[in-house]
Amino acid sequence: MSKDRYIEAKQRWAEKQKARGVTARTVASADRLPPGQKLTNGFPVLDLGVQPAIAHAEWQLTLNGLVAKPTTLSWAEFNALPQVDDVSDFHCVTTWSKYDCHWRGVAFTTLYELAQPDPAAKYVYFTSYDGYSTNVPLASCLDDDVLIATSFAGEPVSREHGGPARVIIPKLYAWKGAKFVQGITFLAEDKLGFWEVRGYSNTADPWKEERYA
Ligand SMILES: Nc1nc2c(c(=O)[nH]1)N[C@H]1C(S)=C(S)[C@@H](COP(=O)(O)O)O[C@H]1N2
Ligand SMILES: [Mo]
Repeated sequence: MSKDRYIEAKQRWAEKQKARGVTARTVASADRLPPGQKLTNGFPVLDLGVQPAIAHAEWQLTLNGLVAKPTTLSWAEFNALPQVDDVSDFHCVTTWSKYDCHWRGVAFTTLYELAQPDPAAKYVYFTSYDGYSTNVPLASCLDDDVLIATSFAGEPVSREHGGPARVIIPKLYAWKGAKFVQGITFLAEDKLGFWEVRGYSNTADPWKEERYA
């Protein structure tokens, strides 16, 4: 499928999801709901129209780029790393937010310590099994609420929500969190990801409504 078709498919999908499951309840709590967002109790699915099926036996996570220790983790190796729980709110740029998402997985900082990035590494580029990519400044990834989640609400992250493992970066719009994550590359220079090259904001702060560049 061409890139344009991917985008069209994703946009149609988003419209369909919005029409179906999103309760458009605007909440007074300006403290919690970022500007322009509506609370949903459902959990819409947004993707490129592809939900790759990755068997645990085939799953790998690669850490590379400007690192002292390039590392490829198997599913067993990944799950043997220390596990953390985090409850956070989820803000999608298509204006829905979901509160109290309970994620469990490996903290980004654990992977950072494993791979030992060079001090020159300032950016992170995430790649996924569906061809998706996204980029985030390294500093934003080192917050303790950033994780590579394998569990949601006590269950394995479902395929539609990006399993086996997906990235969660609560302080940024959700497109900065790669579902079906496959690779984490540490870079000296920023490199725009899938939506970032298509006009989405590079900084993606929901509190500043940084939706489109
Ligand atoms: N690999 C991959 N990751 C992705 C996406 C995608 O299409 N592919 N979509 C992003 C977008 S735009 C959002 S809002 C969230 C949606 O996550 P959800 O489908 O679990 O709600 O995943 C993000 N991560
Ligand atoms: Mo999104």
